[in-house]
Formats: sequence, structure tokens, C-alpha cells
Amino acid sequence: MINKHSPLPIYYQLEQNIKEMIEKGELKPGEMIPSEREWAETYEISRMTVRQAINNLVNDGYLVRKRGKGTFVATKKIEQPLKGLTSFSEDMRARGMEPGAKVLDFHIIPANPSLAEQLDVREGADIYEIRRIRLADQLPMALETAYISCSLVPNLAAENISSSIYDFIENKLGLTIRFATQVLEASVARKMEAEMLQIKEGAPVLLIQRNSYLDNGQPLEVVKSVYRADRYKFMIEMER
Ligand code: 16G
Repeated sequence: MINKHSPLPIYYQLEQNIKEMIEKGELKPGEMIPSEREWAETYEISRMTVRQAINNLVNDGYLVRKRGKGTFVATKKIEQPLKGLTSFSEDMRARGMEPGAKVLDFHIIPANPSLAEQLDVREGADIYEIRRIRLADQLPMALETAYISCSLVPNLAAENISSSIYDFIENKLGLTIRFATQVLEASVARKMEAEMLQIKEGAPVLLIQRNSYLDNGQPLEVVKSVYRADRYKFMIEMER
């Protein structure tokens, strides 16, 4: 399966082979993979080369290393379609997972020029800053920082944000969330983000900014999220 005369580097070929074994189910989530030595012997390649392939697969979230135990096939990433305008709670429930929110920070700040413009409030107006860790079956998936105008959602209380904010806004306040824009960017976890998400500093993450609007066109929220790239991938359907 490894062609030493190929222009493709050997570590890359091994990486592709292991990925294929995972995709075909020959290696299953939670299963321990063979040791570096075993791969090296099977393919008659150096352990350094094996290590490079495995490191890449760990960084990409296909494998996880458990100290003192070995390297295991990771649980499948969550594939989130970027189609309907859904909340985190709805997304997780749709997959049979229990959504959760751990509130890290919740207070009122004056809107800076950028947030004021995006939320269509005057500069310095009161806005909520809400920082939450989003959990799926108790596991941290994303770190979310939301900005919402206080005049639009007066009296937002801590208990309203420890579960679904969309549920509160739509079912308690009777507002209709209509559309959103979303921007995705690649990045790496900063120290604080890594601690909150239980990943290594420098691990890959996806930055997502959602600006959502009510049916009358009024901006509802600006949300900046950091998603674990080892747990999440996004799917877009396209037509032409
Ligand atoms: C999602 C949204 C976020 C929204 C939240 C509400 C993304 C990138 N972000 O996490 O903008 O505030 O859902 O979720 O999808 P909740 O109703 O469960 O609190």
C-alpha cells in the first residue's frame, strides 16, 4: 500500500491509508491503533515517518493520544449543515445529544463602535456580553461570546442563558429570528480558549461569527464562537 517511488511523501501515503481504514470502518472509533513500531515493521518504513503521519492525524482530529495508553481512533466529528438558521441546542438535540451551556461571564458593557454599528445601537449603549461554553453530552464543543442589545431584550437573567437563548427569545419574548450571516475562519486555540475547550494550546479551531436578525430586519445578536476543529466540520449544500 506504500509506494516508495511515488512523488508523494511516505508519511503522507501512510496518513491516507490510515484515514481510509477509519473511513471504511476497518479501524473503529475508540479502537486502539497499532504502535509506531508495528506500523514501521508492516510497511518497512522508519518510525520517524510513522510518527509524522500519526501526529498529523492527531492534529486533524482523526486520532487521539492517551498518555501511557496508546493512540486511539477518535469519535466521529459532528457534521453540521450550514443551511437552516438553528440554535446550538436544536442542533445537538437533532443528533440525540444533550445540549448544555456553562455561563462563564454575563454582564452589561457599553457598545464599542463596531458592535454599535452591527447591533444598530448608539455607541456606548448598554449591551449584554455573554460568554458560554457550549456542551454536547457534557463535552465542550465551543466557546461562544454573544452581544445582544439590552433595549431589545430587557431583563435578560442568568437563568435564561444557562439553557437555550433562542428558546427564550422566541418562546418567552415572542420575537421572530429570521435570518443570519455567518463567517468561518481557521485559527488555533489561545491559552484561555484551550483551557475552556479542554484541548492543547495551538490546537486547530474554527472561528465563526454569526450576525442574526429579527423579521423586521433589526439586528438581534453578534456571536463570536470558537469551535473545536477536532469535533466539528461544516457541510454546505450548493446548487447551480
Ligand atoms: C448557535 C449560534 C449562536 C446562537 C446560539 C443559540 C453558531 C455559530 N452560533 O451556537 O449565534 O446564539 O446558537 O443557541 O451557530 P441556544 O439557543 O442553544 O442558546
